[in-house]
Amino acid sequence: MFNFIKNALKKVYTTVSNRLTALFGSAVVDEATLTTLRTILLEADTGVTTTNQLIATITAQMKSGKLTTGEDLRQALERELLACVTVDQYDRQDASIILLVGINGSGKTSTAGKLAHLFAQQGERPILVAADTFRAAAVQQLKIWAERTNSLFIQGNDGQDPASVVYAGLEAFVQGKGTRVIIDTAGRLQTKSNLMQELEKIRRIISKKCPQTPVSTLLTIDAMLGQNSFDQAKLFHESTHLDGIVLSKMDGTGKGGIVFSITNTFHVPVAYITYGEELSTIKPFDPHGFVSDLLGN
Ligand SMILES: Nc1nc2c(ncn2[C@@H]2O[C@H](COP(=O)(O)OP(=O)(O)OP(=O)(O)O)[C@@H](O)[C@H]2O)c(=O)[nH]1
Ligand SMILES: [Mg+2]
Repeated sequence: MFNFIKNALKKVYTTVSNRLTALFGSAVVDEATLTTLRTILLEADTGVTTTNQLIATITAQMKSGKLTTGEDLRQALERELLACVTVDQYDRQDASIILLVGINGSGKTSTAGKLAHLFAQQGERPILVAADTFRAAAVQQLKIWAERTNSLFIQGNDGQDPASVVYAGLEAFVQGKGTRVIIDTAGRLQTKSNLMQELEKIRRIISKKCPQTPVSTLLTIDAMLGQNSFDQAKLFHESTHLDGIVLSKMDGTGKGGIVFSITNTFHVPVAYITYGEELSTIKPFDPHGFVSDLLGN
C-alpha cells in the first residue's frame, strides 16, 4: 500500500473505494456487475467518454473469458486506470521557471505559494512573480505567500503589463537571486484570443531572456468543478502549450475520477495535486499510489 496522502484524500477514497471494494468481492462478474461499475465511475466524475472506454475494454476481457471473478475485475481496472494516468507523465520536475495559468479561483495563487514552500524545503530559493496585475488584492495575496515561504517577491505597479513584471522576475533569476521562478498570472482574460496573446507574450519574454532554461506551464483546475472544468481546460489547452495540470482542492471532492478523464481527454499529465489551505497541502502526483489507494488495495 502506498498510502498516498490517504488522510487528506479520505473523501475521495472512502466514497469511491468502498463501492469498488464491494464489487471486487463478487464471486462472479457479469453484465450487471459492469453496469454497477459504470455507475460508480460516472458518479466519481470519470466522464462519459473515458468511462465508456474503460467499460468497453473490461467487457471485452469478460467476454473472452479472461475476467471472471471480482479479483480479476480489480486487476483489470487497476491496469486500465494506470494506463490512463501513465501514458503521459509529468517530466518537467527540473523546470526552473514555472508559469501558472488557469481561470479565476482555480487555485493559481495558492499553488504558487505552496510550490514555493515545496521548493524551499528542498533547499531552493524561490522567486514569486506577481504577474496578475489586474487587481491590487491579487498582488497582496501572493505577497503574503512570499512572506510565509521566505521567497523573493517581484511585483509591478497596478495595471502594469504582466510581461514586464515577468521580465523583472527573470532578471532577478539571471542575477542569481533565486533558483526557481514561479509566475502567478491573472485568470480573468475574457476571450481566447486575449488569453493566447497574453500567454504568448509571457512565453516570448521567457524564451528571449532565458533561452536555455527549462520552463513548465501548469494549468490549475479546480477538482470540485468536476466535468464543468473541461470547457476551461479546453480553452487553455487550445491557447498555449501545457506541460502539466495542477488539480486543486482535491480535499473538497469525493470524486477522484476527474484525474482519469482529464488525462485521457487532454493528454496532459497531472503534475501536482493540492488538498487544503495550508502551505504543505501540495504533492507531486503519484499515479501508482493514487490508483492503488482508490481501489482500496
Ligand atoms: N480547500 C481548498 N481550498 C483551496 C485549495 N487551493 C485553493 N483554495 C481556495 O480557493 C480559493 C481560490 O484560490 P486562489 O489561489 O486565490 O485562486 P486563483 O486561481 O489565484 O484565483 P484568481 O486570482 O481570482 O484568479 C481561495 O479561497 C483558496 O483558499 C485547496 O487545495 N483546497
Ligand atoms: Mg490569484
